[in-house]
Amino acid sequence: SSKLYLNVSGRQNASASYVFVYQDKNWTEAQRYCREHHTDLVSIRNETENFKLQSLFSYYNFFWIGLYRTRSWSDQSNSSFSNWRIGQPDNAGNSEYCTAVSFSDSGSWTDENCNTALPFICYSVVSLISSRQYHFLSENMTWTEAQRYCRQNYTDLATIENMEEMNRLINTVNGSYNGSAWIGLYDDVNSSRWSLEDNDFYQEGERDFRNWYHEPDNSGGKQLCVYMDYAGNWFDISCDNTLPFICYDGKDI
Ligand SMILES: [Ca+2]
Ligand SMILES: [Ca+2]
Repeated sequence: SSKLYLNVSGRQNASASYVFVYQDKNWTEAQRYCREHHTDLVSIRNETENFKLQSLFSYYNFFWIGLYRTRSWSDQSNSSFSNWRIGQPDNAGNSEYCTAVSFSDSGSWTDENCNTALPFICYSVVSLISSRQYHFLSENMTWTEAQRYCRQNYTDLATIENMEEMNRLINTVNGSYNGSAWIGLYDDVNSSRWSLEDNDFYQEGERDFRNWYHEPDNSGGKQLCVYMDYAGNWFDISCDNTLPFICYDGKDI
């Protein structure tokens, strides 16, 4: 079996991928396959999604999508968008209850007999936030030592992207520790950046969040590392201080 994965921009906190499956299956088998291996048969809910699919898969002709009985979507999508070919749906022979798309014909839709064997498109949705884990380490280390420890045992020192994650992080720390901990932010006042640089971990704007408290001031030119206090406020201090720290684990993504 061969598959083609293509990433598309997803909803906030989620990433969706379309998966074109080059195996001829009837509609019900295709649905079962998508639900087993991905999320579901693909839905096309608006002009934008139709255009996106067309630009990704325009070189394939004729495949199943998740629409059946002309108005119900396999994944329960609530959409009235349609792109029927002229004269379709016609339920020819009273036996056409499933929908195929032909991108060689302007992406237009036709109703077909569900027992016809065709390739198909699934989609996968992965929630990024829920699969991210923070780990609080109560050992005291310098920022650089903490970074090395996190990179060896997890993914990296913690990146914090929004208040939701911030609160989750504070809840992780509360109960086990009531003080300060290194996070992955470092460098000078105007050039602060995250230890975790891998672009795959970030969506637009996610590395820009900051929660300074009357900081940063890089006092004395020696405060290039950042810790978070028990209330979630951030401060820059010298990297040579030793503090507990928070690692980030993205392995589940
Ligand atoms: Ca038809
Ligand atoms: Ca400072």
